[in-house]
Amino acid sequence: MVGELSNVVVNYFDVMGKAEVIRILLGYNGQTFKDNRVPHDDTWPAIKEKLTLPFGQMPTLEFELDGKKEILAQSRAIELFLAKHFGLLPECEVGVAKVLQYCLGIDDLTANFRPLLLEQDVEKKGQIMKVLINDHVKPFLVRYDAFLKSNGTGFLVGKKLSVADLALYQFLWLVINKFNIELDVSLVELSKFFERIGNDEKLKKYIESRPDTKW
Ligand SMILES: N[C@@H](CCC(=O)N[C@@H](CS)C(=O)NCC(=O)O)C(=O)O
Repeated sequence: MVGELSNVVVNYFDVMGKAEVIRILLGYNGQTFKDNRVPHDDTWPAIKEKLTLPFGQMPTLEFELDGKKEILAQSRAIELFLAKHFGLLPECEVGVAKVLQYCLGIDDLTANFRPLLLEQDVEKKGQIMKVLINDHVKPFLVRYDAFLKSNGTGFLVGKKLSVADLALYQFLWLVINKFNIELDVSLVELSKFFERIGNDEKLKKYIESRPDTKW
């Protein structure tokens, strides 16, 4: 760990969404932070004016590093910074690229959840869910099961935990707990991964203590 991190603030809505891996990285590493959960209602435009949002969106991470004030946007960039700071990135450059590859793969998949979240009609939601599971979630799970198998260490990259594993764990946690999608028994590596990473004491402590939100 290089530099002292202080006065950390995570700005995001009151959901897990694109901020949760950031919160996990902070919670997992025992970093105190202000979890600024902004209402997503008609007060949001006024709040948006007051916050410093380099890309006009959240999450953002405000912090001081050795006393120097910084603000970062773009969830995966924030995660990379925190992962590097807390030693949750591989040493080699190919390893770092692979970590990003797996995180961006999760983003590609989660983009497909948008129509489901926007749809209000229960029947249409059901139809969207079926397509989402068959065309997107299932192939994704098979692919990530194979990635784990081919790396052969129980982690996505190298021989130790990285932010890619935390991102995959959070994604699996969401689909299982909030979208009621079960992991098929044939997904042996993913199932073992979910069980083992979820039993990490530091992660478990954070997951058990976090606010329960709709997703
Ligand atoms: N690529 C950005 C996307 C951020 C994003 O889409 N943020 C949404 C919430 S998930 C937002 O701030 N929406 C409110 C708005 O645009 O006014 C990231 O990964 O951080």
